[in-house]
Amino acid sequence: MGRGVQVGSYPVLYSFRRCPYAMRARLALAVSGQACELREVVLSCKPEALRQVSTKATVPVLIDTDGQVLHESLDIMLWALQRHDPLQWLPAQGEMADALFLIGRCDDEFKPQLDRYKYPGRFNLADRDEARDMGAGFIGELEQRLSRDRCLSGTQWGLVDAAVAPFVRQFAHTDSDWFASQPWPSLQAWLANFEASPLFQHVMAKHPPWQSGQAQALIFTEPAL
Ligand SMILES: N[C@@H](CCC(=O)N[C@@H](CS)C(=O)NCC(=O)O)C(=O)O
Repeated sequence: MGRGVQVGSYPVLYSFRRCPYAMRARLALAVSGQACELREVVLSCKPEALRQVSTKATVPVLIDTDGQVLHESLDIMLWALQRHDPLQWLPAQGEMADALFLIGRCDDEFKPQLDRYKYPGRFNLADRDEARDMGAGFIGELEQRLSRDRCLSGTQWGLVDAAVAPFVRQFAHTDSDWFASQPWPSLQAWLANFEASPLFQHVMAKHPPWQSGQAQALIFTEPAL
């Protein structure tokens, strides 16, 4: 158990509704049926309790009932799905390395371009087109995969889809008209299905910011995609 980590009856999830990393964690937790105390965080005013368990204090952070602290969204997804994976989101053993490789490319290559596209001013960029076009390279690859298989995880929605979709969604919403005009029919349909799904609606429910000592919302499983 981590020093000074308070544990309760349910794992605690520090989350921020619009954060794509937190979204992917909530998707896996919800589909695994894992009840958690959800603590909605305001990033500009992080709770002291979060800083105490995590020096980097990014979201999501999960604290298990035994005091184990997970600071990375992908670790939280794997933790939840390894406990219970009713829809078989986890890749088959021989496919795990490929799945993690694509998720890694999303995080390490695509996400930096997404940030530059969304916030060119923060990066002193004269315009956002170069970042958008670099991000579009990754999206084009996803389109090719999705034109062969219904989902990034194969025939069924799974770990890779849930890990990547929140980031593709942000990219799409940065300039919806431009995105809709691109030749990505399979990816556009895949994203629309995701956004319309009961599971996505469930994990996007609004919760007021958590304050120390306050009762927390519980998140539970929802119908499948
Ligand atoms: N590698 C981390 C990244 C998490 C992350 O960067 N989250 C953002 C919000 S989307 C954050 O907490 N940023 C810290 C801050 O804004 O202070 C993960 O996968 O969980």
